[in-house]
Amino acid sequence: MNILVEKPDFRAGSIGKFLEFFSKIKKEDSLALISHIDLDGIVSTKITNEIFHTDLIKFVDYPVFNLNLLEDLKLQGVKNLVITDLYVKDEELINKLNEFENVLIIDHHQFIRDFNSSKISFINAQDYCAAYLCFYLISSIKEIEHYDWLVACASISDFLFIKNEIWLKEIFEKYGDKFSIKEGLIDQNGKFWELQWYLSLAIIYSKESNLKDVYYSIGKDFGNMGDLTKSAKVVEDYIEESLIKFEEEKINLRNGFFWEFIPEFKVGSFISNMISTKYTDKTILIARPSDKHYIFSARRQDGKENMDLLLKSLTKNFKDADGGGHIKAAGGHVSIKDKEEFKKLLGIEIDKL
Ligand SMILES: [Mn+2]
Repeated sequence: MNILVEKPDFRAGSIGKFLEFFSKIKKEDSLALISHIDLDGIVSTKITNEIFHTDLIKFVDYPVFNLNLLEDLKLQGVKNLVITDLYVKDEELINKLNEFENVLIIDHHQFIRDFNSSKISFINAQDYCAAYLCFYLISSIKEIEHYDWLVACASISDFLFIKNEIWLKEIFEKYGDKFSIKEGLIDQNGKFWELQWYLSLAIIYSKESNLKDVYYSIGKDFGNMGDLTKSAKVVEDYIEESLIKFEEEKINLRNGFFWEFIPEFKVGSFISNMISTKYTDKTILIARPSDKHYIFSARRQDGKENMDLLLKSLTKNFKDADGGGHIKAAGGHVSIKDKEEFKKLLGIEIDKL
């Protein structure tokens, strides 16, 4: 029995733009897939690669999704690019993309403008995870029903399960789970909740260079994640300890909390989801330093503060900085040398909230 994949309302591009891209791809031309380091990114890649069959896969975070990355790929002779679950932040990057022969971008973040061109097929719909958009588009070419459970997992981990609720209900039932939302959140006792939880933790456990192991460990049959559960459990314990630390170290702000911590694993944005689920009426800002950047995530579950705008405004006057995302969840970074200045500004901004 086929479960109908409802058509998303596209804000940019269309299924026609996707088919046009696909028809232009020659098998002999090198094609690279670029996606985000999270479950939505990995699932999007699994699905798109059902039709592109490439081993040239890059999982990146925003600081690495830049001109250098694209230039490196060009030097390697890559002619075609498929980018999923990443927003293109500026005109410079758009210009660089236009230097490739064919580019497909499937994304669900806010975007600066519709940059579809003769070379770029840009497809955007919002309030769905990127994996769902990929699933809808690729389904028009190939039977990929075996990955429906992974798309459901990505919808949950990205907090985007309202617009495709009817579809999700059917997928949950198909695998003997029950889809239920309480106060805007998915019931955390079911099979799907547990699956996306362990998959996300396994991604966090992996260093950037090992992400392809995670990618290849995930199988086609329901719940098949190889032996990723082992590494996921290590991170699970670590998160538990960190949440206790948050309560001890959080800095009270008028409208929420700020917390800086140097995690052993990249659990920053993951922990902010858990904390913001606990404090739904608070703006939660969690920051961590890395080699070159000061990286932060912002969450606000009740939607009374726009996280996309907040991080855009906080980062706009810094060089080598970026910020944005969704109303309820956003991320960003400034250069590590601007850390103290950013924190100062954060103090000022937060007082104003
Ligand atoms: Mn996503």
